[in-house]
Amino acid sequence: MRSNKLKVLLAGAVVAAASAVALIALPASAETAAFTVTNSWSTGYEASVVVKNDTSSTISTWRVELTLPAGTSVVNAWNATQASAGSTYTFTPAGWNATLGAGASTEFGLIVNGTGRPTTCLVNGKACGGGGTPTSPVPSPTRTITPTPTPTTTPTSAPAGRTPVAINGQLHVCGVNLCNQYNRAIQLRGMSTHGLQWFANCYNAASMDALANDWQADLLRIAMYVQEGGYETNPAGFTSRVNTLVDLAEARGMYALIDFHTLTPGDPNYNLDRAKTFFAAVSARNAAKKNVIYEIANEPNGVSWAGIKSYAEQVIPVIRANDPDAVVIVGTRGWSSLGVSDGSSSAEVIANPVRATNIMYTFHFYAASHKDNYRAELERAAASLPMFATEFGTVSATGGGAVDTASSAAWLDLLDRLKISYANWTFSDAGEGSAALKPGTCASGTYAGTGVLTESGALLRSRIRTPDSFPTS
Ligand code: IDC
Repeated sequence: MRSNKLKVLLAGAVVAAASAVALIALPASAETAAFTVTNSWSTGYEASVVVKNDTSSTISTWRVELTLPAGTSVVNAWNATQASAGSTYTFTPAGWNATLGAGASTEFGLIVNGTGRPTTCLVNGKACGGGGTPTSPVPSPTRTITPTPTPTTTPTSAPAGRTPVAINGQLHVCGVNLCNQYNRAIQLRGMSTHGLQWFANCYNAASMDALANDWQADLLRIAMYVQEGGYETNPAGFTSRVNTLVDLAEARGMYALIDFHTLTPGDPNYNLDRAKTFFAAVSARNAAKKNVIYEIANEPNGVSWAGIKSYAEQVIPVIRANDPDAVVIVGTRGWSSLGVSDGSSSAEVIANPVRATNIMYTFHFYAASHKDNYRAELERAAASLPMFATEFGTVSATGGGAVDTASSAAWLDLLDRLKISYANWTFSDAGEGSAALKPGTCASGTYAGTGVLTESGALLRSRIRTPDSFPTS
């Protein structure tokens, strides 16, 4: 039915366009594109472009071309397909927003690295203002801060029913807990990817099906390394990979934890500008989704709590400008050990918390390396700080070695008792003890069941598969 209707509309548009050309002299173009800067920071900005069909008939597609000055480039776009040639960036429909009825409009967004505004804007080959010369400069932006988030339409939508996201909806922090739409404390249990730059072949529809259905996981942590061949080498490519994984998780009703995986160097401020660019892009693109949680710095190390707090207080507003209700998780000192691995403790965080609401703090552990004193510190901290174990291993902190079964059980029991959400390192087939899948699994393409699991994978699958107890009222 839907496609028949569309065909009729398109046929009508062709007839109308043909008769218009034959009978009356319309202006050369009556589509317009309004370019507006919606958020900006020292090294870049976010913009919105509203494409409007000001003709009296339906148009079946559109094309916007922006030319940027030297030193300025587009990092990422959403709700449009982006291509570039030299300094000119071309945006065409994302797929679902090609057809515009008479008077209708669609909006797409982009993140720009550099501060230069477009020198030329064309829509369907003509000036964006409508009817003018093809080289008119873009008018100055009319606003500089985001008034409302860009609503994001994506082709995937969460299935109805009893998935974790369907039951719990948009999460928020209440007291020291992560809470669901009924304002009740919940615990999410899931897995972390390995570095996307190394294990791209492990994350696809089949592996996500196994995680959601066979493992019954609530959560996918998307570990996007910034260095070591990660984000810094290809910001647009990694941003897009993260977004694809958010969609794969959403389509299966799982939460997606977007991890800006800083590790070396350990001071997150080294990546402050990259973090702002990245989080502006992913928060704008995913603002309307209920399944996204943001983890802004994996493991700060060699940096004071004051330094981490300052970073957090600069990155959180970038996210909140687009996605005001999302939970944000802040890394802690000493590889997210709450300072313990640096000889400090959670006291420094409790005395000087990040000035933001709806946030949690990160705690990481590796069961064979971190034992009773770390468990005691987590329990102490969790009495006054909302904590999230965004990464842990059953093995040593190198990511390798043998599974420490007793310590892993003690940790998981503690997390369950305190309702602390967790993601295990890693849902990958890396040749190291922390990997859940046997080497070669990802190349084989079959992920479900126990035959593909390592000792660590079998342990985690058996814990994660036990029924969730999400309150529904
Ligand atoms: C490790 C990986 C290993 C990789 C290394 C590179 O397991 O394959 O070579 O990173 O940096 C962390 C980090 C996480 C580490 C993990 C194990 O967040 O990136 O992964 N770990 O060492 N903190 C404590 C341990």
